[in-house]
Formats: sequence, structure tokens, C-alpha cells
Amino acid sequence: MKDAILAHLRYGLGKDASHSSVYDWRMALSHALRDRAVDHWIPSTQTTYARKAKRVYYLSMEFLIGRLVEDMAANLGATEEARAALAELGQDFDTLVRDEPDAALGNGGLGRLAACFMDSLATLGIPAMGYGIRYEHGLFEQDFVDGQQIEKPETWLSQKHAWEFERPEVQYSITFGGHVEHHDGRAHWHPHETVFATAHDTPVIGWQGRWGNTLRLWSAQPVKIFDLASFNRGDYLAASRSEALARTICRVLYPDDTTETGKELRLKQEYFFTAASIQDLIRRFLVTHDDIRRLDEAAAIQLNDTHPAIAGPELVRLLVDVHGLGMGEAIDLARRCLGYTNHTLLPEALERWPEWLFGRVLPRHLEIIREIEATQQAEFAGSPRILDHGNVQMGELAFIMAHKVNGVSALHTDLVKQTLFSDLHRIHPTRIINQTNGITPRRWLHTCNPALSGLITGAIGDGWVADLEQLKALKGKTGDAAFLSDFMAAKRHNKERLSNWVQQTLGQSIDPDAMFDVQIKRIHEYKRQHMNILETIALWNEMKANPGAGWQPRVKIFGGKAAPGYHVAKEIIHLINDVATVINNDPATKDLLQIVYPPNYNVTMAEMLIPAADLSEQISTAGKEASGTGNMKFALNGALTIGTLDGANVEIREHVGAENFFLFGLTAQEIMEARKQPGFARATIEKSPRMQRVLQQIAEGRFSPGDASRYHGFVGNLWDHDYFCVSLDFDNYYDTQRRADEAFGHRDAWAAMALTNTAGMGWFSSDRTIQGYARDIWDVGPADAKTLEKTG
Ligand code: 475
Repeated sequence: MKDAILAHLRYGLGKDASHSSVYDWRMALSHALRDRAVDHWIPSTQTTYARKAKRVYYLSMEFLIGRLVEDMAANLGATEEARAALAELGQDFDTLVRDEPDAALGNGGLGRLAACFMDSLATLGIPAMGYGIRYEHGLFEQDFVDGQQIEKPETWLSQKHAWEFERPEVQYSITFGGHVEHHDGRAHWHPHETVFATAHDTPVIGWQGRWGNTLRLWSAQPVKIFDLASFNRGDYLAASRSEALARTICRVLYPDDTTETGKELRLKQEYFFTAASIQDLIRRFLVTHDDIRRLDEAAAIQLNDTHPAIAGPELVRLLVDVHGLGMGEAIDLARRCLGYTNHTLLPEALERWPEWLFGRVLPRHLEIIREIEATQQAEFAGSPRILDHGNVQMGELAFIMAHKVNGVSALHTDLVKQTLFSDLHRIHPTRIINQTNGITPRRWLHTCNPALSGLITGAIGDGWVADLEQLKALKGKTGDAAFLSDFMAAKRHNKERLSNWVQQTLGQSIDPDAMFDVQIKRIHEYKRQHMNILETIALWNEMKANPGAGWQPRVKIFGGKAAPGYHVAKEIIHLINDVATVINNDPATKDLLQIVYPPNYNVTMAEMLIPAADLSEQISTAGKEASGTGNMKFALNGALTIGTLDGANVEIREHVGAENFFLFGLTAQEIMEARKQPGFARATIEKSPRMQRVLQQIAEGRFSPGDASRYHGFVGNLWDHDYFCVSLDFDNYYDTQRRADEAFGHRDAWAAMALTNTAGMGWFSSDRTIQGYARDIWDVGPADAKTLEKTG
């Protein structure tokens, strides 16, 4: 390892050890690790080709991979070796780890799920390729100025990405616009614009290096770098027009999480990476097969939400226009290849494109969608339409073109059947299935929480890392006082680590003995961060009114970004920061209650916050959070959940036991009923003096001195609309928080409950999720007998 690092430093970076920066050392370490990754990766690819094994193609606009050094080293079993080699070279492994940019090529849950799935596919030895976009700028960096979010461009590629291999030879033409002619019994698309898609491959190595897959991200290149004729004429803009389109396509990740954008550039991004991926997988298929009609035997294509739903029409287009299949035959074949995962029921997140815009960018695809529509209507008269009121509805398109459609938690899947796709579900009653989300135990316990992970391995061996159900063995330890004390010592260690970081980065002192109560996720009204901050104000009021009541000290920790155009979400951020300013500086309560909101929440920050949490806030309006995956990470790391019956909370509660979960709030059914009552919010708030008082304080400017009207709109909206039903759940939430206080006071009982959470979370491994997809949707397995043996 030492030699490898030095060799990369010298010959890869052209540096000698005495003149190397942290960046140089990190690159050299990464390349030394990448060499080892390649030694697992190439044989995996060879095996897949040799066996003509079926591959999974996971198409996703987002891969929220975060940093890779630690994870890669851990999966290769090389962490200690790397640490020791660096120490001999006078370098600190952890410093290099912290130097790596956090690759934020995603917004939130959907993107992070894709990254966890890649880890599980490799660990399970299932041949797979993740396909996405190599954004030049990932999710914006968040800062707070006077408590308000400002966005700055993210620049992860300003340094070289250590893990990727650029593949200039793997290049496809992607075309847009123009018109279609029909002659010789065929369609001829004469596009107006063309860009090249170029592949960049990052190896994804499973646990213990047992298998290697590829994350292939596409970047756009101009077809014509430069139009010399235009340049010589002095028309410099025209000279670089083709370059401009190429650069814009991969320039930025759309920063919207479950909100709609409807921009032409977004449609182009979607088509760009989908079309490149479909061309690529067909080319690969034809290396080992000669009959395109059997594509489904070798390729399972999964659509991560509707963003790549154009894959259906694109595949049909290539099958018909290039490979000469009949339309009906092509549609059936495409459907056998495709699966579609739905991640949200929120109407504003459902993709719809105006037909005129869609047809302008993808004229041939619009024709094909009309054919798909006609075929569907011919077979199922009265079927819901893809083309509706002048829009192309991507959800309906994805549903009709997929052989399986899945929800991401049991409750979500039921709601998909009953609400979003109820008519399509009646027509295709076996198409919708559930695959409850999961998380990779490698990143989200083994690597991010060495204290707990070491304790667990000491007690039950390390088999749990690739077989998380083994954590069940810890149930036997919930009565073992010595083990519980070690378990709480690990938590305490992580809380100290976080407290030190908060002190260093924010200059704020927090007490590691206090309860760390954490809500980290995108800021959205349905996730109800505002309910959390209202409850915080109510608690503060009570603390001041009854200073001698023996309050349980709390640190309320928030993290998350708001979509730049989502006004209310930004207002919630502002309110949290305003409330923090007042409460954190109140001498009467500052040792009892602190609010911490570090800016720029990302994967790396999650890796530090989650192991340090005592209480996990999963408080969405029932029926709105499709699954949640943060909820799983917290419970796995020994936090108790305070939560509603929403998404995967329902299943988490079943697995850890109702007595180890702080449940509150209305059910999805009750919410739907309550909303029908006009004025429900006003009537409810009038009956809650506690909530009334809090709203009064906010409206009077108690937290915005000098700008009393700042939150009038916000407060008015709660009284008059409250679509997300904060009012209906508020008092129950407050009381449940006090039950959590009470429970936290009994440290031994709390420790046993926390350990029961960890012990019960084995089922939520993304390995289990992927096995479900492999069995129910993809019909694939490990390509290699040895891997099969190891993973069962
Ligand atoms: C759900 N993102 C979580 C998670 O299944 C769930 C939408 C439009 C454009 C860009 N990003 C999005 C999502 O819809 C999303 O992240 N959904 C989330 O998917 C994984 O656990 O409940 O909200």
C-alpha cells in the first residue's frame, strides 16, 4: 500500500513526498485504492460477459454518493492497511478522508437510495450498472445570512474526481428537435441538434471486494467544438453554439426535491442520459447476442421515478426504427425489460410536459407515445390516458410501459393502488407491488459509527455487515447491564464528537448529556419542520413558566436545504434560525434547551449526526412521506423514533416493537377525513391554548424583533389552511415529546429500548430490498457461484 501510494504520488501526480499537499496525498491514496478496486472489477465484468448473465440497469437522474475514500477502503478490507501505510509516510488517514468533496449528485431520498442500491447490488454479486448524469455542479451549497438560506454553486469537479475512468471511446450521439418524415414504410427523424454523450465509469465494489459493478455517468460533449467559418466571420456566439448546448446539459443538477420544474432543459437532461444508456445497453447486448427480440433475457431496466421514463419510447424507437421490429412487438419487448419505481404521491412532483414542448424536443417520441396510447386504448378501452389535456403524463407513460410498478413502503404502495394509479391498478391488478426501501449497513453503521460497529462485532462477529438480520442476536443483550453500558458509551462517544464539531464550526456549546433530538431531511411543509419548531417554542414557554419542574435538557438539531424556489420552505428555515437566536441566548433556559442548525446538510454531515442522535424526528403528515430512509438510519444507530404512521415508520415500528417507538398523530385515513371539514385548522387551534400562544408569539414578532410582520403570512396560513395538518397533530406531538423526556430520564430503560431498535432493524438493509427487486421485478441473481455461496 505504501509503495502504491508513493508510486501514484510520483508518476500519477508528478510530485515527491516532501512537496505534496493534502490533495496530492488524497489523490494518491484514492488511486492506490482504485487499483485494488479494478482487480475486483475487471474479473466481475469478465464473468458477466462469459456467462452472458442478465444485467440490471438502474437509470437515475440522481446518485447521492457522498465521499468515497472510507467506504471504498472499508469494502476492500483495506482501511487499517491504508491508515498504517499513511502513518509511516507521516500522513493522517482521517485528514485525507475529510479532504474529499462530498459528491452531491442528488437532492435527497431518491438519490441516496440509488447510491445504497449500488452498494447492495455489488455486495450481492448481481451484475449491474447505474446510469446517470455527471453534473458539473451538484446540489447547491447552502449558507445562512441573517437566518435566511442563500445558495452557492457547488464545485465538486473543481478538483479531479479521483475514482472515475473517463471513456472517450464510449460515445453516443444524442439528438433533439427537428422533424420526422415517413417513407419506405419507416420513420426518419431529422433532428435539429446533436450532442455527444461520453461515459465516465466509477467502480462500485461490494463488501469484502466480492463483486464489482459500474456507475456510468454521462457528460455531454459538443459535436463540433467550434465553427471556424462563423468565427472567421466574427460571429463568436454562433461559433460556439453547439458547445453551449453541450455545456448546459450537464452543468447543474435541478435542485428540486418533490417539486415540479417543467423546464425544457430538464427534459433534455432526462432524454440525454436515458438515450445514451439505452444505446449503450443495446450495444452491449449485441456483443454476446444476435437476436434483439431476446433483450429481456439479458437486461432489466429500472426507472428511478419518472425522470428516465422516456426510456420506454426510446427503446421502442430503436427497436422499430433501427432494428425493424413491429410496433406492437417492440412495445411488448420494451415492457418486459422495464420496471418503474414511484417515490412520491405529491401531485406537484408528478412530471407532466406540455405536448407542444415535448413534441418540439422529441418529435419522434411523441409519435411513438401516440402509438403506445392507441395500443393501450385498443386493448383496455377507457384506460387512463398518457396524453391528457395537452400534456404528456410521465407517470401514466411509465406505468403502461413497465411490467412492474413498485411503491417504496407498504403504506405508500397501498396508497399508490388506491389513489395515484387506482384506475390503472384495476386494469392491471398484479402490476403494482411493494419493495420497502432499505439502507446500506456498510456506510450507515459499519463506517459512520465505528464505536457501535466495533461493539457489535465484538459481541456477535462481523457477519452482520453483509447479513444485517444477524443483529437480532443483540436482543439477548437487552438485559445485560455491562453491554448496555458499553452501548451507551458508544452513543456518548458519538455525541461528544458531534458536540466538539458544533463548538468548532458554529461556536455553540451543547451538552452531550442532553437529549440530542434530530430532524434532518429536505425542508418541506409535509415533513413538518415547522411543527417541530412550534413545539420547541411551546416547550420553552413551559420551561420558563415552571423553572423547577425538573426539565430534561434537550438539543434540537435541524439540518436540510429548501428548494430555491420554494418560498414557504425558506420561510421555515428563517423561522427556525430566528427562534434559535432568541432561545439559545435566553439565560433562563440556555442550559436546558438549545437549537442547532448547521448550514449545508449533506451525506457527510448525516454520517456524523445520525450516530449521535437519541431521538429521531419522523413527523410527516400521514400519507405524504412515501417511505423515508433517514428514519431507518437513525433506528439502526440506536435512536428512538418519534413519528407518525407514515411511510416506512409503520414497518419500523413493527420491527422494533410499539413500546420502543413514540407514536403520535392521525392516520392517513383520518387526515383525509379531517381535511374535508372546512375550517378544521381554526376550530382545532381555538381548542389548543398551547398552540394559540405559540402562534401569537410568532405573529407578534417575539422572534423577529424589528420586523413584527415577518411571519404574518405564515401564521395566517396555519389558521386558515394548514393543508399539512400541524394543528391536528400538535397537542398530541407535544405530549408525546414529554413522554420521550420522561423515558430519557430512565437511562437504563432507555438504553434497552435503543438497543432493541438496533437489534430490530436488520430487515431494513438495502440488501433485502435488492433481493426483493431481483426476485419480483428483474428475475436476476448473482452471476458467480462463489458470490452466490457467500450471500445465500
Ligand atoms: C421520498 N425526489 C422518500 C425516497 O424512495 C423516499 C423528485 C423530483 C425531482 C427530484 N427529486 C425528487 C423525490 O421524489 C424523492 O426524493 N422522494 C423520496 O424518495 C426514496 O424515502 O419518502 O420523499
